[in-house]
Amino acid sequence: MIDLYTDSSPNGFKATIALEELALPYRLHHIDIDKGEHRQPAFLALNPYGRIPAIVDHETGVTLFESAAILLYLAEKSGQLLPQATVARWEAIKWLQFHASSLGPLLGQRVHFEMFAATKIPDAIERYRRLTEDAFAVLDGRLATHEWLAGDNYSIADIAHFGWTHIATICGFGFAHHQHLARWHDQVALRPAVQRGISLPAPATGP
Ligand SMILES: N[C@@H](CCC(=O)N[C@@H](CS)C(=O)NCC(=O)O)C(=O)O
Repeated sequence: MIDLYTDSSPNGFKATIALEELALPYRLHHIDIDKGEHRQPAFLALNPYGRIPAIVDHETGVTLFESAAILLYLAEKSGQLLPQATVARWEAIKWLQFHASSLGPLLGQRVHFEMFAATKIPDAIERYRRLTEDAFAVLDGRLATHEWLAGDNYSIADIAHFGWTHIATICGFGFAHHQHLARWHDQVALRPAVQRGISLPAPATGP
């Protein structure tokens, strides 16, 4: 049995979507960020950095934080959502890493500076808008010639990106100039497991 500690957020949705896709048995623990539960000692024992999601797999004794590591772990445990063939497998890992080190953090900054920052800083707003639009263009190029990020098969690379593109659409960023990214986003959104995943522990609300 896996314990998942999470909240309704882009990084949290990656874990709930993957667990729903894989139909692995898990217990959901809502860590309410608004109430500061991610800063309490019980959660800091799982992730000293105080960020959701985190998992504990009692079957293997593995405790993990960082959503990309969790996705890789679940894919390896189940033998699904990560292609076996060498080229496709490394495509999936490459795009997963692109998400973890580029699109995810950049969208996090864009959401902050555009939607939440108490002081509006035009330079920061412009910088993160440009950097995320550049990343959208890269994804659009990939998806112009491939159905999924890893190639022919839906994988953890798609789940990772969708966690954040879902929030981007809620924030009104949209993909009007990126038709292939928009096609992919709609296709992922139609998956029943994705619909369940983005409603756990509750659907995200706009800023
Ligand atoms: N790189 C981490 C980022 C995790 C993260 O920033 N989670 C956010 C929610 S999406 C969080 O816990 N925020 C609480 C805070 O910043 O205090 C991952 O991919 O898991």
